[in-house]
Amino acid sequence: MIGSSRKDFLKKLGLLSAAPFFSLKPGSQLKKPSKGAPNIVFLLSDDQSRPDMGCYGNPAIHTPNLDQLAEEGMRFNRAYVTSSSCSPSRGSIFTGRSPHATGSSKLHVWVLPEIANLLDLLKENGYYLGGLRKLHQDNYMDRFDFYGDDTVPLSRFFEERPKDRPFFLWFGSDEPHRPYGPGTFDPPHDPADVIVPDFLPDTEEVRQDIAWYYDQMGVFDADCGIILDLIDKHGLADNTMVVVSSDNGMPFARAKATVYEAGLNVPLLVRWPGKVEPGTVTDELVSLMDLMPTWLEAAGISLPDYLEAHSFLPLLKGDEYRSQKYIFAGRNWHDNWAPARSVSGKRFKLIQNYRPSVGYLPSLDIQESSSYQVIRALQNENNLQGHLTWYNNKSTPQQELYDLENDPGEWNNLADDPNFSDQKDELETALSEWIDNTHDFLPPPKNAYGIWTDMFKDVNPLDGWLENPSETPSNNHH
Ligand SMILES: [Ca+2]
Repeated sequence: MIGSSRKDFLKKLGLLSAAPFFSLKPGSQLKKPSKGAPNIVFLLSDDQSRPDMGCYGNPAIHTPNLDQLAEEGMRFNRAYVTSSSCSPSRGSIFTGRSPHATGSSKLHVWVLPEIANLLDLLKENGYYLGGLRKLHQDNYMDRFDFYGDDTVPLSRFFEERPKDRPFFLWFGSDEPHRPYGPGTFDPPHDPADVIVPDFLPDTEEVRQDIAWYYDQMGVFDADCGIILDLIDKHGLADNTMVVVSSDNGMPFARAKATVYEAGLNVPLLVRWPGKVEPGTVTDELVSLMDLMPTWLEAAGISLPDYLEAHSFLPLLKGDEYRSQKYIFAGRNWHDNWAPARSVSGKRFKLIQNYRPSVGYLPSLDIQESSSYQVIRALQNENNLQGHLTWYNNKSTPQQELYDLENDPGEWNNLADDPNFSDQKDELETALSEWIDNTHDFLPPPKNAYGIWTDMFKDVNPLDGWLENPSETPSNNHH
C-alpha cells in the first residue's frame, strides 16, 4: 500500500507517469542488446516463507497460477535471501553482494550509488527497465524507464514498452506484507485448514492470522496470473524468463527478521521455455543475490569485476554446474539491534549471534500481530509448551549449530556438543573467511583480528580478552 506522502514524492520525481529517465555513467554508451537476449520478468512477493505455496506442498493455500508456473519450470527448495529484511535483501538482488557490502545493511537504508548494479548494466546493454509497485531501494527509482505504483494498471507497461528492445520488469507486490484483516481475498482461506508452523502456538487467533496471510498470498498469485496472461497476450512467453520469489520470510514470530529457515528460505521458481526443463526440482543451495549474475549472463552481458554472487545459469539450462557449498546470510538493524550471521551447508547450519545478552526481539510488525499477542498472553500465564518455551529465553546463545536434515525446525542446538565439533569447526572457518573477504563490520568467530595472523584465532569476538586486559596477548605486528 503506497501512502499519499509516497505518492507525492513520486509525483515530484515525475514517476507516476511513464517518464523516461536516463542515468548512464559519463562516457558510457548504450550498446545493442545481444542477439536473443531474453526478457526478464521478476515477480517478488513481500514476506513469504518457502512452504507457503501449493507447489511447495501446502494444500491449503490457493496459488494456482504459481503452481502452474512451477510445473512449467524449475522449483528451488533451498533458495535463501541474504537477510530476512526488505531493503537489505533487495539491495543484494540488485548488486550481487551481501548487505554489509552494499551500504544497505539496515532496514530502510539504500545501496550506495557507486556500486555496480543490475539496472545500470542492463540499461547500458540495451534493456528497457520497468518497475511496478514496491521497490524498497528507492534510490533506484530513477533508473527505471517506466515506473507504476498501485494506481497504474499492470497492463500499461506491456502497452508502452518499446517493442524492439528486450525488457526487464520488476513487479514488487505489496503482499503478503502486514497489516492483515478480513476481506482481501474471495473466497477467504478457512482457518481450520491452515498449517501452523511448529514455532507458533496452535490457537484460533493464530490460525486466523495465518489464514489472512494466505489470503494475501492469493492476491499475489492473482496479480501474477494477470502478468502471466499479459506475457501470453503480447506473444512474449517464448523469450521471457519469469522468476518468482520473495524478499524475506513470513511476518510471524521466529520467522521474518531472523536467521532461522522460516526467515531466510524463500520460494524460487524459474520458467524459461526451451531453456529450463519443465517440472524440475532442485536442492542446490542458491542465494537470491545470485539472480543478478544469472540474469546478466542470460542476457549476454559481461559481469562486473567484483561480485560475491555466483551465476546459476548452467543449473537452469541443465549444463554442468559447480554446486555452492555454503550460503551466507545476516541480520543487522531491523526495528531493533540484534545482529547475527549464518552459514548453511547442505546439512548443517551455524549461527553466530552478536547480541547474546537479550532474548528474541521481534520486529515491530510482528510485535503488533495478533499471533504474537497470543504468544505474549501464553507467556504471561506461564503456559508456553514444548518448543515454544524458547520464547521465554532471556538471552541468546553466542552460537547455534543445527542439523537441518534431522532438525528442520532448528530446536536442538548442537554448538556445544563435542560429537559435532568437526561440523562446527568447518562452518566457523567458512563463516570467518566470508566475514573477512566481504569486509563485514562484525568480527569473525575465528581469527577475530583477520586472516593475517592466527595469533587470535581462538579469541571469541564476544567475550575475548579485551575485558581482561591483563590477559592480553602481546601483539608483535605493530
Ligand atoms: Ca519484505
